Amino acid sequence: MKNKVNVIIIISVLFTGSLFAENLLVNPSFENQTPAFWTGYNAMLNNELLWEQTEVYGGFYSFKVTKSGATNNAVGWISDNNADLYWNNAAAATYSLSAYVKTVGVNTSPANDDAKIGVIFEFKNAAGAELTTQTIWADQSSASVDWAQIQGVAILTEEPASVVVKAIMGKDATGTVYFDNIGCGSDPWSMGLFNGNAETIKGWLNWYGSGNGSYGTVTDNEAHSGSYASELFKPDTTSSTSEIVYYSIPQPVEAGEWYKIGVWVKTADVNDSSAFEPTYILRERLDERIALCYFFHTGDIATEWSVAGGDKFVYIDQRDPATGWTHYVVAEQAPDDATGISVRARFTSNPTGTAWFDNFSAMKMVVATPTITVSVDDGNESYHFPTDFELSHNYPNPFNPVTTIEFAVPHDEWINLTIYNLLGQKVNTLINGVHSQGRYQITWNAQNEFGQPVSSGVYIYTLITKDTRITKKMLLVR
Ligand SMILES: [Ca+2]
Ligand SMILES: [Ca+2]
Repeated sequence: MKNKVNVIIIISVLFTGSLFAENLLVNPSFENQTPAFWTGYNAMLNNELLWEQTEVYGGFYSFKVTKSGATNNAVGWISDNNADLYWNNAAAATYSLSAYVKTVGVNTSPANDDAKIGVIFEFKNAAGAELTTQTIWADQSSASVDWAQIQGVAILTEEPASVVVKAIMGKDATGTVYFDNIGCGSDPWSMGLFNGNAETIKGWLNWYGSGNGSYGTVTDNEAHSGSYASELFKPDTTSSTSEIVYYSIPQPVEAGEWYKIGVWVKTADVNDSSAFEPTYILRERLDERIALCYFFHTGDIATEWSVAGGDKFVYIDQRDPATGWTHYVVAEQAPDDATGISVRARFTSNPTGTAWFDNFSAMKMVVATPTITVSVDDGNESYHFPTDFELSHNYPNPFNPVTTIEFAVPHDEWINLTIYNLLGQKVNTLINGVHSQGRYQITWNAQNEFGQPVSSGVYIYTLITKDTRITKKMLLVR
């Protein structure tokens, strides 16, 4: 049992309510192919609005709007309110407004605003009253204009409570337009526009230094489930030391509860070493390694970005340059001040090659059986889940009258642990139910299922699952 080193934690995790615990993460398998922080604005037809991958100013995606004729309303994309989102705290200041726009076959010489294409920046106060609205218009002097930046300024004398951006075609505008790198930032900095570059998928954020061709994005090149996965890539050079991080938006957790965090990872052509084994939860930043990383957040997870306890890394298997889809799962107790959790696919500074991350999970673990205790025997708050069913020898043995049995469950499954006498008669059933992946400890007090003491002798105990049966003996000496 290779992983049973100094981090044996004996826990009970029975699901209550439903058979499977709820995954807290939004879009954990990247199959919802809509952009983060933006939604459709008055889109009437399927082909009016697309999250585009073929025409981009930068990165892999842009916001596309296409119309063959007049519509009832302006059509386009609208941002979430960015004023206080996460680390933003929009101040009274002068804001630089900008966007890159490319047009293909649009109407020219618009007679009025309804025939125009542009980006509208709306600033409102807490009462919903307009502070200022500024629009930057696309160049419609020709039907088709290649990528060009349009710019404007908004002067705020009052702190805005709402900053919303619309990238639209007026109701009478026609043709196709692409928007990318939409920006709205103040000097000094107090806010930025989330996903103005269209690069992140619903539920996620990303960051990468693209200088040497590195990237983190979502592709359909590989997937553990569905068609899409988060793909992180860095060329085979360490000349750039920038990180690649694809990270989830935080979701609420309950302080003091245990959470199970997991992801499936596949690698190709990555830097490898026989020393690069998969790890437990580490706080050290290892610059050559690829990791599942996560944070517990504190404070208001919608309007703050406060992370408790620093980075938590679970380094993946880099003993070979390519490793097939592998599940990495760990668990940790949320700190007393925890309010949220977020997860990350992460290249630290220097790993190279490609890694795909799919099916992230963050699930609450529910302790539901009082006969099984939760304990941490060495103060270490992390451990690895088992990969096989295991049934330990009881201890002490011989015993009188209490003995302890440990067992391990590699994945969420129904299990039964029953004690028999040497005649094969059932004496007591200790466990019968669905258990989550984990290590467990249960004690037997040498009583049958009616609470009566049993006599000295040899007893058999058997762990049964759908496909497994493990049997061991123990000796009661009264
Ligand atoms: Ca997927
Ligand atoms: Ca882009």
